[in-house]
Amino acid sequence: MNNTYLAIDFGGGSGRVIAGQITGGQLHLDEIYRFSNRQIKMGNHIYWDFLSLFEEMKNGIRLAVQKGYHVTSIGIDTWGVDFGLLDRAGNLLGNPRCYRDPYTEGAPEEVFKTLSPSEHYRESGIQVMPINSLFQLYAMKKECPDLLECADKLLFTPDLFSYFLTGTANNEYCIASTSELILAKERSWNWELIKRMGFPSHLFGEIVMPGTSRGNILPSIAAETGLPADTQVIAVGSHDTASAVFAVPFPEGKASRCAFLSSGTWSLLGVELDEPILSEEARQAGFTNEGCTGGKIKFLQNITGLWILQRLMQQWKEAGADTSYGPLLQQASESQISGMIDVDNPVFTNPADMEKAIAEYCLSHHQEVPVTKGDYVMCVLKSLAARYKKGIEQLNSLLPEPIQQLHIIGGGCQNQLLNRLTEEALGIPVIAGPVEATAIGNILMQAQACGAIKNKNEVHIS
Ligand code: LFR
Repeated sequence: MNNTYLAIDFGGGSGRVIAGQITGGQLHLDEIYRFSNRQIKMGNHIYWDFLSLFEEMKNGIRLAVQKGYHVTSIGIDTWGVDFGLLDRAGNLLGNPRCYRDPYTEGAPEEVFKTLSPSEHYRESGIQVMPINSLFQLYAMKKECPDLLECADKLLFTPDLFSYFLTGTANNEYCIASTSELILAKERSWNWELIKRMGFPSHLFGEIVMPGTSRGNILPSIAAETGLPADTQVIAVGSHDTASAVFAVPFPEGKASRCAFLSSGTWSLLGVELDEPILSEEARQAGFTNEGCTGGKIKFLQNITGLWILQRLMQQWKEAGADTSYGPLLQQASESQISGMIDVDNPVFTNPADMEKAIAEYCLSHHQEVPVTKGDYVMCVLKSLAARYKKGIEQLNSLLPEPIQQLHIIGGGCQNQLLNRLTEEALGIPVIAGPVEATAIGNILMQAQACGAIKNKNEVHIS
């Protein structure tokens, strides 16, 4: 089975190895392996288990080889902002921290004591979130300056996996943009800010664009996995959202009038643009300008997405209730609940009891309090749809032309009730799919880089 592209997609809860092939203009996907990803709390910190993730990735690759796939290339995408540090000999310094580590609490407030938020936004175009690498590095420098002093290179999570596969250490543009340390217009490191923060400048390496080869796999990886020695690792849109947006079937020439909603734990709502929007209005409305494939910009809002529903379901499951999606959504569609919540309110970030957090919010905001499970689900879905409406209105006020249609991609687009509520709230057509947008975008970029396709639009995705 020739010309296979392997997408390795790491999410906050699981990682996957997916094989992709393009035959007769049609893309075929095969999910080879899925493994869990956990956040590990140790001492006062929360880490990713990088070593086990690396091992699981190799297990998945090995299974693909055993299944008979002849792998041409590999592309890796992950969540944003997190990174690992290498020492001068190329060894990993400690386990990479997880962005939910509380060490960045209060860091933005401290940094913005001496930095103007508006000026900073005009340069970086990134929505300030404590989880961003800028604040992680600030907190790390404060807590253990020695670590930064002895580090030679900073590699974002997909860069780090690629490094241990190839020995090439560089920083892919899309993932680097989530650091808040990139100049949005120039697509290069913000050296002035890096210096001002006191971060060693040698940590930040060459920025490579999606589609760049990171070289062949190391002989030791070929021996361990059975991969051909000339298997390349391609830098794809290595921020998962960038790969997902690459898979959106925007009608040709109309991308700026079509919004996307990458729907999963987070809801990422925005448009793909050629250049960033760095105005004060964009900053105030909470928009971020992250890097996209082709050096483009994804101008979007990070909205608390299906996280609230995922937590509710987990809680009900732990209490022994039946949490099959179908019946729950059926009950929700029959609910007449009028109560709504502000999904982005910090009370929903990580409450011990999500049901209680929703009930308390409704009570204190004079909203009808949900009673049944169906009411709770409907309350969350209606609130998400209302939040998307607000986001589209804010986009319309910043763009030259109003949004004409919304593409919902990712796992969340399977929620037909939410799609319907969103369409009703927005009053524009909603197009659902692809579900596997991230893996598809990852594979299409590899196929393009390897010269198998000229343009992603040639490929039919069923
Ligand atoms: C989605 C995502 C978002 C980012 C969040 C944390 O998986 O990549 O784009 O804001 O994870 O990094």
